[in-house]
Amino acid sequence: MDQLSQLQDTAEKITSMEIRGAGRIAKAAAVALRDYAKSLEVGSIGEFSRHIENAAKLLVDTRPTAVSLPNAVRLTARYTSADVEEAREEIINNAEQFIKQAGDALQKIGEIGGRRIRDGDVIMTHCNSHAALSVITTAFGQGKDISVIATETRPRRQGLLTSKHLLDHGIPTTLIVDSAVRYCMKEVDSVIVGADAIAVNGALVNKIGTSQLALAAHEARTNFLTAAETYKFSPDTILGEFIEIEERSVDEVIDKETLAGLPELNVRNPAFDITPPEYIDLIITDVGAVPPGMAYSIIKDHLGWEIGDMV
Ligand code: RI2
Repeated sequence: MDQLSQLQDTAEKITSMEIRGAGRIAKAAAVALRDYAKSLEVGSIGEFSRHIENAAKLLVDTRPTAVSLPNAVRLTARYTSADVEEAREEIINNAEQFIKQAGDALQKIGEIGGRRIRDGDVIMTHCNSHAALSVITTAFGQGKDISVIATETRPRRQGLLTSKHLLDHGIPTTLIVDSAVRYCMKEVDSVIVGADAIAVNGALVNKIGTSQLALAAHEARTNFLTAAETYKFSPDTILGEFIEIEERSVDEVIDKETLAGLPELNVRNPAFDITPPEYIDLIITDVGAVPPGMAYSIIKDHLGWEIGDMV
Protein backbone atom coordinates (compact mmCIF):
# COMPACT_ATOMS: atom_id res chain seq x y z
CA MET A 1 0.00 0.00 0.00
CA ASP A 2 1.40 3.45 -0.85
CA GLN A 3 1.65 6.29 1.70
CA LEU A 4 -1.61 7.97 0.67
CA SER A 5 -3.61 4.71 0.58
CA GLN A 6 -2.35 3.88 4.07
CA LEU A 7 -3.51 7.24 5.36
CA GLN A 8 -6.90 6.83 3.66
CA ASP A 9 -7.19 3.33 5.11
CA THR A 10 -6.76 4.65 8.67
CA ALA A 11 -9.28 7.44 7.98
CA GLU A 12 -11.77 4.87 6.67
CA LYS A 13 -11.29 2.62 9.71
CA ILE A 14 -11.96 5.57 12.05
CA THR A 15 -15.09 6.58 10.10
CA SER A 16 -16.48 3.03 10.11
CA MET A 17 -15.53 2.64 13.80
CA GLU A 18 -13.30 -0.36 13.12
CA ILE A 19 -10.91 1.83 15.12
CA ARG A 20 -12.98 3.47 17.85
CA GLY A 21 -12.80 5.07 21.29
CA ALA A 22 -11.69 8.68 21.69
CA GLY A 23 -8.18 7.72 22.84
CA ARG A 24 -7.62 5.05 20.21
CA ILE A 25 -8.68 7.21 17.28
CA ALA A 26 -6.31 9.93 18.52
CA LYS A 27 -3.39 7.50 18.70
CA ALA A 28 -4.25 5.98 15.30
CA ALA A 29 -4.27 9.47 13.75
CA ALA A 30 -0.87 10.29 15.28
CA VAL A 31 0.57 7.01 13.91
CA ALA A 32 -0.97 7.65 10.47
CA LEU A 33 0.49 11.17 10.30
CA ARG A 34 3.90 9.95 11.47
CA ASP A 35 4.03 7.24 8.81
CA TYR A 36 2.76 9.61 6.14
CA ALA A 37 5.38 12.23 7.02
CA LYS A 38 8.10 9.55 7.11
CA SER A 39 7.61 8.47 3.53
CA LEU A 40 6.48 11.73 1.94
CA GLU A 41 8.55 12.57 -1.15
CA VAL A 42 8.47 16.31 -1.88
CA GLY A 43 10.63 18.95 -3.49
CA SER A 44 10.00 21.88 -1.15
CA ILE A 45 8.77 22.79 2.32
CA GLY A 46 5.70 24.39 0.70
CA GLU A 47 4.78 21.10 -0.90
CA PHE A 48 5.46 19.24 2.35
CA SER A 49 3.25 21.65 4.25
CA ARG A 50 0.36 21.27 1.75
CA HIS A 51 0.48 17.48 1.95
CA ILE A 52 0.56 17.48 5.76
CA GLU A 53 -2.33 19.96 5.95
CA ASN A 54 -4.43 17.80 3.63
CA ALA A 55 -3.58 14.67 5.59
CA ALA A 56 -4.48 16.41 8.86
CA LYS A 57 -7.82 17.52 7.44
CA LEU A 58 -8.62 14.06 6.11
CA LEU A 59 -8.08 12.57 9.58
CA VAL A 60 -9.90 15.31 11.50
CA ASP A 61 -12.95 15.09 9.24
CA THR A 62 -13.52 11.38 9.95
CA ARG A 63 -15.48 11.89 13.20
CA PRO A 64 -16.63 15.29 14.39
CA THR A 65 -17.20 14.92 18.15
CA ALA A 66 -14.17 13.41 19.93
CA VAL A 67 -11.85 16.39 20.44
CA SER A 68 -9.01 13.96 21.13
CA LEU A 69 -8.75 13.60 17.35
CA PRO A 70 -8.09 17.25 16.35
CA ASN A 71 -5.96 17.71 19.47
CA ALA A 72 -3.76 14.73 18.53
CA VAL A 73 -3.52 15.89 14.93
CA ARG A 74 -2.62 19.45 15.93
CA LEU A 75 0.00 18.30 18.44
CA THR A 76 1.52 15.95 15.85
CA ALA A 77 1.36 18.07 12.68
CA ARG A 78 3.10 21.16 14.03
CA TYR A 79 6.69 21.96 13.14
CA THR A 80 8.92 25.01 13.18
CA SER A 81 11.71 24.22 10.70
CA ALA A 82 11.66 25.39 7.07
CA ASP A 83 13.81 22.41 6.10
CA VAL A 84 11.85 19.35 4.87
CA GLU A 85 14.01 16.75 6.62
CA GLU A 86 13.91 18.64 9.93
CA ALA A 87 10.17 19.26 9.66
CA ARG A 88 9.66 15.55 8.94
CA GLU A 89 11.72 14.69 12.01
CA GLU A 90 9.68 17.09 14.16
CA ILE A 91 6.41 15.42 13.12
CA ILE A 92 7.81 11.94 13.78
CA ASN A 93 8.98 13.03 17.24
CA ASN A 94 5.67 14.75 18.01
CA ALA A 95 3.78 11.56 17.15
CA GLU A 96 6.07 9.37 19.28
CA GLN A 97 5.72 11.79 22.16
CA PHE A 98 1.93 11.92 21.86
CA ILE A 99 1.63 8.11 21.79
CA LYS A 100 3.91 7.75 24.83
CA GLN A 101 2.11 10.49 26.78
CA ALA A 102 -1.29 9.00 25.92
CA GLY A 103 -0.15 5.62 27.31
CA ASP A 104 1.27 7.23 30.47
CA ALA A 105 -1.94 9.26 30.90
CA LEU A 106 -4.07 6.10 30.97
CA GLN A 107 -1.86 4.64 33.70
CA LYS A 108 -1.91 7.86 35.73
CA ILE A 109 -5.71 8.10 35.45
CA GLY A 110 -5.90 4.52 36.75
CA GLU A 111 -3.75 5.39 39.77
CA ILE A 112 -5.62 8.60 40.62
CA GLY A 113 -9.09 7.27 39.89
CA GLY A 114 -8.41 3.95 41.61
CA ARG A 115 -8.11 5.84 44.93
CA ARG A 116 -11.72 7.03 44.56
CA ILE A 117 -12.98 3.42 44.56
CA ARG A 118 -13.59 1.74 47.90
CA ASP A 119 -13.52 -1.91 48.84
CA GLY A 120 -16.94 -3.42 48.15
CA ASP A 121 -18.05 -0.75 45.65
CA VAL A 122 -20.49 -1.48 42.86
CA ILE A 123 -19.56 0.58 39.79
CA MET A 124 -21.71 1.37 36.79
CA THR A 125 -20.08 2.18 33.46
CA HIS A 126 -21.36 3.01 29.98
CA CYS A 127 -20.01 2.22 26.51
CA ASN A 128 -16.36 1.15 26.29
CA SER A 129 -13.87 3.62 27.69
CA HIS A 130 -10.25 2.61 28.19
CA ALA A 131 -9.79 5.51 30.61
CA ALA A 132 -12.75 4.41 32.76
CA LEU A 133 -11.59 0.78 32.54
CA SER A 134 -8.11 1.82 33.69
CA VAL A 135 -9.67 3.22 36.89
CA ILE A 136 -11.71 0.07 37.48
CA THR A 137 -8.96 -2.47 36.76
CA THR A 138 -6.42 -0.49 38.83
CA ALA A 139 -8.77 -0.47 41.84
CA PHE A 140 -9.36 -4.19 41.41
CA GLY A 141 -5.60 -4.78 41.07
CA GLN A 142 -5.15 -3.03 44.44
CA GLY A 143 -7.17 -5.88 45.96
CA LYS A 144 -10.49 -4.04 46.25
CA ASP A 145 -13.48 -6.36 46.06
CA ILE A 146 -15.53 -4.55 43.42
CA SER A 147 -18.13 -5.46 40.82
CA VAL A 148 -19.37 -3.66 37.72
CA ILE A 149 -22.71 -3.08 36.05
CA ALA A 150 -22.07 -2.46 32.34
CA THR A 151 -24.71 -0.96 30.10
CA GLU A 152 -25.30 -2.56 26.73
CA THR A 153 -24.89 0.79 24.90
CA ARG A 154 -27.17 0.63 21.90
CA PRO A 155 -26.91 0.78 18.99
CA ARG A 156 -23.37 -0.62 18.64
CA ARG A 157 -23.33 -2.55 21.93
CA GLN A 158 -19.86 -1.51 23.08
CA GLY A 159 -20.96 -2.76 26.54
CA LEU A 160 -20.08 -6.25 25.37
CA LEU A 161 -16.46 -5.16 24.77
CA THR A 162 -16.40 -3.66 28.25
CA SER A 163 -17.87 -6.81 29.80
CA LYS A 164 -15.30 -9.00 28.07
CA HIS A 165 -12.44 -6.74 29.18
CA LEU A 166 -13.64 -6.81 32.80
CA LEU A 167 -14.22 -10.57 32.84
CA ASP A 168 -10.74 -11.11 31.37
CA HIS A 169 -9.43 -9.25 34.44
CA GLY A 170 -11.56 -11.45 36.74
CA ILE A 171 -13.93 -8.63 37.73
CA PRO A 172 -17.55 -9.74 38.42
CA THR A 173 -19.67 -8.02 35.76
CA THR A 174 -23.40 -7.70 35.08
CA LEU A 175 -24.70 -6.53 31.70
CA ILE A 176 -27.94 -4.51 31.60
CA VAL A 177 -29.94 -2.90 28.80
CA ASP A 178 -29.68 0.89 28.68
CA SER A 179 -33.25 1.36 29.87
CA ALA A 180 -32.44 -0.50 33.15
CA VAL A 181 -30.04 2.24 34.30
CA ARG A 182 -32.41 4.03 36.70
CA TYR A 183 -33.83 0.79 38.07
CA CYS A 184 -30.33 -0.49 38.93
CA MET A 185 -28.86 2.82 40.16
CA LYS A 186 -29.90 2.20 43.79
CA GLU A 187 -27.31 -0.63 43.94
CA VAL A 188 -24.49 1.55 42.59
CA ASP A 189 -21.80 3.38 44.62
CA SER A 190 -20.05 5.15 41.74
CA VAL A 191 -20.66 5.74 38.05
CA ILE A 192 -17.48 5.98 35.95
CA VAL A 193 -17.57 6.82 32.28
CA GLY A 194 -15.07 8.03 29.70
CA ALA A 195 -15.10 11.23 27.66
CA ASP A 196 -15.06 12.19 24.02
CA ALA A 197 -14.74 15.86 24.90
CA ILE A 198 -14.80 18.17 27.93
CA ALA A 199 -15.91 21.74 27.24
CA VAL A 200 -14.50 24.84 28.96
CA ASN A 201 -17.53 24.94 31.32
CA GLY A 202 -16.81 21.36 32.44
CA ALA A 203 -19.66 19.80 30.45
CA LEU A 204 -19.00 16.25 29.34
CA VAL A 205 -19.62 15.01 25.81
CA ASN A 206 -19.73 11.23 25.79
CA LYS A 207 -21.59 8.25 24.30
CA ILE A 208 -25.32 8.74 23.88
CA GLY A 209 -27.07 7.79 27.11
CA THR A 210 -24.33 9.10 29.41
CA SER A 211 -26.49 12.01 30.55
CA GLN A 212 -29.22 9.56 31.58
CA LEU A 213 -26.74 7.78 33.85
CA ALA A 214 -25.77 11.17 35.28
CA LEU A 215 -29.38 12.15 35.87
CA ALA A 216 -30.18 8.85 37.61
CA ALA A 217 -26.96 9.10 39.67
CA HIS A 218 -27.85 12.66 40.70
CA GLU A 219 -31.31 11.58 41.80
CA ALA A 220 -29.88 8.65 43.80
CA ARG A 221 -27.03 10.78 45.30
CA THR A 222 -24.54 8.46 43.63
CA ASN A 223 -21.03 9.66 42.69
CA PHE A 224 -20.61 10.44 39.02
CA LEU A 225 -17.03 10.44 37.71
CA THR A 226 -15.63 10.83 34.23
CA ALA A 227 -12.11 9.74 33.27
CA ALA A 228 -10.56 12.05 30.67
CA GLU A 229 -6.99 12.51 29.51
CA THR A 230 -6.02 16.20 29.24
CA TYR A 231 -6.02 15.90 25.44
CA LYS A 232 -9.79 15.31 25.57
CA PHE A 233 -10.44 18.87 26.75
CA SER A 234 -11.57 21.22 24.00
CA PRO A 235 -9.51 24.40 23.44
CA ASP A 236 -11.94 25.59 20.77
CA THR A 237 -14.70 25.92 23.38
CA ILE A 238 -12.67 28.72 25.02
CA LEU A 239 -13.13 30.57 21.73
CA GLY A 240 -16.89 30.03 21.94
CA GLU A 241 -17.12 27.11 19.53
CA PHE A 242 -19.76 24.41 20.01
CA ILE A 243 -18.86 20.73 19.96
CA GLU A 244 -20.64 19.05 17.08
CA ILE A 245 -22.67 15.97 17.98
CA GLU A 246 -22.16 13.21 15.42
CA GLU A 247 -25.30 11.72 13.87
CA ARG A 248 -24.46 8.31 12.44
CA SER A 249 -26.24 6.14 9.88
CA VAL A 250 -29.74 4.91 10.80
CA ASP A 251 -28.60 1.46 9.63
CA GLU A 252 -26.99 1.11 13.06
CA VAL A 253 -30.45 1.47 14.69
CA ILE A 254 -32.83 -0.40 12.39
CA ASP A 255 -32.24 -2.84 9.54
CA LYS A 256 -33.08 -1.80 5.99
CA GLU A 257 -35.86 -4.39 5.55
CA THR A 258 -37.80 -3.28 8.67
CA LEU A 259 -37.36 0.34 7.69
CA ALA A 260 -38.63 -0.38 4.17
CA GLY A 261 -41.89 -1.62 5.75
CA LEU A 262 -42.28 1.70 7.60
CA PRO A 263 -41.60 4.25 4.87
CA GLU A 264 -42.94 7.19 6.89
CA LEU A 265 -40.82 6.47 9.95
CA ASN A 266 -38.17 9.04 10.76
CA VAL A 267 -35.15 7.45 12.50
CA ARG A 268 -32.29 9.29 14.21
CA ASN A 269 -28.96 8.06 15.52
CA PRO A 270 -27.17 10.74 17.57
CA ALA A 271 -23.94 9.14 18.82
CA PHE A 272 -23.20 11.41 21.79
CA ASP A 273 -24.94 13.55 24.39
CA ILE A 274 -23.96 16.30 26.81
CA THR A 275 -23.88 15.96 30.58
CA PRO A 276 -24.02 19.34 32.32
CA PRO A 277 -21.20 20.09 34.81
CA GLU A 278 -23.57 20.19 37.80
CA TYR A 279 -24.12 16.42 37.45
CA ILE A 280 -20.39 15.63 37.52
CA ASP A 281 -18.60 15.16 40.85
CA LEU A 282 -15.05 14.80 39.52
CA ILE A 283 -13.10 14.60 36.31
CA ILE A 284 -10.22 12.13 36.68
CA THR A 285 -7.39 13.43 34.50
CA ASP A 286 -3.73 12.46 34.19
CA VAL A 287 -2.79 15.65 36.07
CA GLY A 288 -5.20 15.11 38.95
CA ALA A 289 -8.83 14.66 39.96
CA VAL A 290 -10.52 18.00 39.34
CA PRO A 291 -14.03 19.43 39.66
CA PRO A 292 -15.69 20.43 36.34
CA GLY A 293 -15.12 24.10 37.23
CA MET A 294 -11.38 23.56 36.66
CA ALA A 295 -11.77 22.69 32.96
CA TYR A 296 -10.58 26.16 31.91
CA SER A 297 -7.30 25.73 33.84
CA ILE A 298 -6.68 22.31 32.32
CA ILE A 299 -7.10 23.72 28.82
CA LYS A 300 -4.97 26.78 29.52
CA ASP A 301 -2.18 25.08 31.48
CA HIS A 302 -1.94 21.74 29.69
CA LEU A 303 -3.03 22.30 26.10
CA GLY A 304 -2.35 25.99 25.54
CA TRP A 305 -4.15 28.53 23.43
CA GLU A 306 -2.05 28.01 20.35
CA ILE A 307 -3.39 24.55 19.52
CA GLY A 308 -6.91 25.94 19.13
CA ASP A 309 -6.56 27.35 15.63
CA MET A 310 -4.00 25.29 13.78
CA VAL A 311 -6.06 23.05 11.51
P1 RI2 B 1 -11.64 6.05 25.68
C1 RI2 B 1 -16.14 6.28 22.88
O1 RI2 B 1 -16.70 6.75 21.69
C2 RI2 B 1 -17.11 6.33 24.04
O2 RI2 B 1 -18.00 7.42 24.01
C3 RI2 B 1 -16.13 6.38 25.19
O3 RI2 B 1 -16.73 6.80 26.40
C4 RI2 B 1 -15.14 7.39 24.65
O4 RI2 B 1 -15.01 7.07 23.27
C5 RI2 B 1 -13.82 7.43 25.33
O5 RI2 B 1 -13.12 6.23 25.15
P2 RI2 B 1 -16.94 5.79 20.39
O6 RI2 B 1 -15.67 5.82 19.58
O7 RI2 B 1 -10.76 7.01 24.97
O8 RI2 B 1 -17.32 4.39 20.83
O9 RI2 B 1 -11.65 6.28 27.18
O10 RI2 B 1 -18.07 6.46 19.65
O11 RI2 B 1 -11.30 4.61 25.32
